[in-house]
Amino acid sequence: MMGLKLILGAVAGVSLAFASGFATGSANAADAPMRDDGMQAGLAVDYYYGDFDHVDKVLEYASRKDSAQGAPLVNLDFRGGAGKPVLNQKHKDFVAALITGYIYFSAPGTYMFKVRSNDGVRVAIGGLTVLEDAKPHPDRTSDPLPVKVSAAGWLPIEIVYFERKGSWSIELTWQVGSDFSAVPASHFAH
Ligand SMILES: [Ca+2]
Repeated sequence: MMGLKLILGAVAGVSLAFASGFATGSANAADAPMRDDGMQAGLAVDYYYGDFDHVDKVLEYASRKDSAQGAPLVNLDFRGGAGKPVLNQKHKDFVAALITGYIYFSAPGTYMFKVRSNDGVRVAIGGLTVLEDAKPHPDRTSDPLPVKVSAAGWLPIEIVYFERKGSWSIELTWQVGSDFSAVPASHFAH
């Protein structure tokens, strides 16, 4: 993809919350947001093929190479294990993906996310980096990541991801009640 869709800089309306006492966040999986005109379901995905060892190298590569566009991903709830094609394309190893679109927040508040990944990943919401685990690693899940949202609505989400070898995973979960569960497909658009 020569025209990168990644958004640079912060977008008003989101901040990362580092203080304790998250009183207001409440993800609600039962919400059924309406997508704005022109939005389609799922997240857009552009694939690149190579032996990447850092998310920055994926972006550098993507800035000068064409992508293979995949079908939209309904959400991010993947534990591929070993020997299985990565996401919704045919290769099992040495795959990178730029995943872009929007995520819906039904109300202002501080939302708690976790990201599980293998290998490298960077997640930005509203133009702010929420998590970076940039280099190859086994399956692991981030600490809870507070994201403070100032207004209800759709915010941009951008994920840089790569799978090098062996097993792979990528999950984006948020806290609903006391549990973390995959952000539902109804809350993504592109
Ligand atoms: Ca791997």
